[in-house]
Amino acid sequence: MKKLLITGFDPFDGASVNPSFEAVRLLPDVIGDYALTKMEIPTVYGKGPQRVIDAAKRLCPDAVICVGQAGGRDALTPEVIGINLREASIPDNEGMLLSGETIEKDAPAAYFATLPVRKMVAAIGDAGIPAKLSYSAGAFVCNDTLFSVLHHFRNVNIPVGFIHVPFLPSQAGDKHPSLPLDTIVNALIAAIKTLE
Ligand code: PCA
Repeated sequence: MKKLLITGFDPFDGASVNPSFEAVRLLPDVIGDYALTKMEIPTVYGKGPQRVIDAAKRLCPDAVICVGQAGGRDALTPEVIGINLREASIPDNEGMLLSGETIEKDAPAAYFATLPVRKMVAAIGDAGIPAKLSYSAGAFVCNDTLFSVLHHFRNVNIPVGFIHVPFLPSQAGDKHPSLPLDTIVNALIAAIKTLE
């Protein structure tokens, strides 16, 4: 059986819940050919990605998917690219407010995710759940994680990437789009089934 390392984040920016880990924790332990190892990681620059990399060193996974919340989005959004930049208008969970900082000095400006992102969008759509590609994971901790994990695996031939998920109805109020937790879980299952 193959191994999938899948992570979600802890709540950030004063929230009490983060749908990314709430959904990841509800995933079945086996999907298709993959046995899942699930992990909650901190919304902290550097530390979030380091937890993923440390776990990957122990587990030697065949695929890595990090999941994060993108409040305001109305669909599941597999991310196409991670950029070598830390910049956000809110602090991380250790109070770091960063602007214009490079993540890795001797690294390219960006890496493309190696997950089958287009197949994932199609599969989630086939399950009747909204999905589209995203060409920006922002420059906060989700992008930090995507970029750093892609950098770590730059010479390793396994699928690695990131999926952003919308708010839950309880977070969204009337102002923002949202998806129920079980819908997000089913979308992630459809995405994971595209892994070969
Ligand atoms: N979303 C944030 C960080 C943690 C999360 O779930 C982001 O999009 O960067």
